[in-house]
Order: sequence, then C-alpha cells, then structure tokens
Amino acid sequence: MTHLSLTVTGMSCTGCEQRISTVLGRLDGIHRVDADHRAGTVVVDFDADTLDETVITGRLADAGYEAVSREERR
Ligand SMILES: [Cu+2]
Repeated sequence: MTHLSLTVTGMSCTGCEQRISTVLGRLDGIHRVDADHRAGTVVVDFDADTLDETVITGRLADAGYEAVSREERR
C-alpha cells in the first residue's frame, strides 16, 4: 500500500471533496481518498502495482484541480 499526500489547489467547498472522492474512487487500485478543502489536501492510499501517482494527479487535473505531491514541494 502506498500512502500519498497531495497539496491540491482549486477546492473551495465540500462539493469539491465529494467530487474528488468520486473521481478518484473510480480508479482501480484506490483504497482510500481523504479530501480536505480547508487544508487544501488530498490523502490517498493506493496499490502501487495497479496505479501510480501520475494517474492520480492527471485525474485530478482533468477534474480541474492542480495537485502537487507534498513531499516534492519545497
Ligand atoms: Cu467546491
């Protein structure tokens, strides 16, 4: 299981959290999605054998949210 913490811009309400949960929840290999619009974070647990970070951030971008891995952000 891979744990990924993302800083996400563009979330403004709980509707955004729901949307992100739905969009990411459809991906194979996703185990948990925890979106927090106040903190501007999305935390996901996923199976690295079936899914990778670029797919997740790509899907978020398609939905209109820009995501940056918190570990990569300086
Ligand atoms: Cu919203």
